[in-house]
Amino acid sequence: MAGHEAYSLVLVASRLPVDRTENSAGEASWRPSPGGLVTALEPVMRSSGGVWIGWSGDAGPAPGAFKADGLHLVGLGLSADQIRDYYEGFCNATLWPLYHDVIAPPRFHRRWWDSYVAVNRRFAEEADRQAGPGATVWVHDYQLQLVPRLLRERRGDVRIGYFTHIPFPGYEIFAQLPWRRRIVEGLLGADLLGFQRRSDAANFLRACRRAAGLVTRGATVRVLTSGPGEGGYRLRVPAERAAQPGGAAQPGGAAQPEGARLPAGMREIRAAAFPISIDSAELGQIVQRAEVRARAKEIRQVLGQPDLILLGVDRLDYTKGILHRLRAYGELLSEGRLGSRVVLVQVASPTRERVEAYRALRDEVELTVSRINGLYGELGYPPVHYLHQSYPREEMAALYLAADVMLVTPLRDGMNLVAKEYVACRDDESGALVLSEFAGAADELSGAFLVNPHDIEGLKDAIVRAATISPAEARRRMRAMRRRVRDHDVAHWAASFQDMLARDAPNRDTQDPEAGLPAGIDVG
Ligand code: GDG
Repeated sequence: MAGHEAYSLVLVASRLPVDRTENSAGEASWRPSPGGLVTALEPVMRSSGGVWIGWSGDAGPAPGAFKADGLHLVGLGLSADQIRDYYEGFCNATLWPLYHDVIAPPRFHRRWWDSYVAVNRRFAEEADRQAGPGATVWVHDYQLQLVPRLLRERRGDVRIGYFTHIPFPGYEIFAQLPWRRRIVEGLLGADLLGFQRRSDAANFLRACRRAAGLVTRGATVRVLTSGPGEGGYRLRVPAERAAQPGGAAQPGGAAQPEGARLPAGMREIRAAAFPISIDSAELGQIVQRAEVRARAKEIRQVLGQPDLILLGVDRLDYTKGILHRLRAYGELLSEGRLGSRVVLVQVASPTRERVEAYRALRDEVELTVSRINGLYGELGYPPVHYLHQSYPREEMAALYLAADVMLVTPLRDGMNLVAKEYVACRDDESGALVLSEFAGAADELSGAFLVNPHDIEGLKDAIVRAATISPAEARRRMRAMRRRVRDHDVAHWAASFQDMLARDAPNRDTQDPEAGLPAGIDVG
């Protein structure tokens, strides 16, 4: 072990939770960066005093260890080549589209893969350096799927958890990846693998069987290790069980009843669903503030006191279904089904602007918005207010308060925190949520109007129903959703994951036959 620091909790994520900014005098400072992962994890890190390892977000030199906003941070650097090949290439143009059901065609390049391996190794080395003896290391997301194994090879003493924020695809899609087996083996260095939905965990277990020829039992999978030795644990996924193309794995000697003593040299890994959430209490406090409520009123006024305000809030990403939403809205306007005093506010935050598919999407969205405004607008009344900007949290909360109907229509989404944020803000139990069944949030938010966003007629009908709901029905639906979001907030998510990671520890003491195997978070 080459540990130089001794943190007991090490969080490893692709990005730091802060962005570097420079003022006009060229002085640098760090400010919190928006985004799903940061929103979810910042409260966890703040309360635990751990260290957060991540990339600083630009091609500059590595910032190293520093403190910002009360958080211990270690910033790693990426070279311009790594940004191109690892980040924009393998992460954003291979894995992202592949894991979101190939909505855009994934691109496979060996040079990108090599860069992915090198960057993952760099993150694993840093995690090794920061982790104290017996530390918990919590790795996040698809950019770092090899880190669990690379770290495990260095350290037998640490507990490794991995959580993926995006979907894990069905095997027929995952199988396209030329390096599918390496990814599965990379993840299996962890003790606990967390996914958003049960179906994601099931897809991963299937990939273990099909891509690596492993035997799974319930939610667990076992692998052989040779450790602990000089270089820590070394994984040995039995080569003789490697899947043949199209062939199912043969059952082998690895299977044992759950909870039984693990044979020497064997590790057990568990895959379970831990649906992520938001800090609902904090958001509840923000919307109590007089200035936020006043701003919500002002927003309605600025929009011309329409009868109906629809809202979309997304990163400008092709997974979010913005074009499907616009098409449905445009048709509803043309058919006059929403009345004449309706407005759609679409916040589309800038994201991944150097990736070609995102530039093309932006062009198409902006063309579509212009068409709708050109066709159905009047002087002083554009039916779509399109905002390609990022806003402070208070402004977002005021928008959620002002909106009568929230449109969350992704074609595929790990969870979608926006849906939960809208619910958390509606403290008078009014408002309605139109939610894609392809978002993880659909498993929990039973009071939403669930839609298949590919079905434009169905989407239109759901929007009309949500817009014309009676106050009593709105209350009934919203109350159920608010209860769920309040009781299952981000603290609950983090605690459930960390508890299971700490408790579910047959790998740490293989002599304990009583080692419990608790279930994951109850979904829905
Ligand atoms: C990934 C998964 C999963 C957006 N614009 C602004 C802003 N935001 C905030 C929202 C929300 C977050 O960003 C976006 O979260 P999502 O869940 O919608 O999506 P991803 O960024 O794709 O995140 C996703 C998530 O990870 C967590 O696991 O749910 O499925 O894809 O919190 O409010 N916040 C501010 N200004 C903006 O302009 N302040």
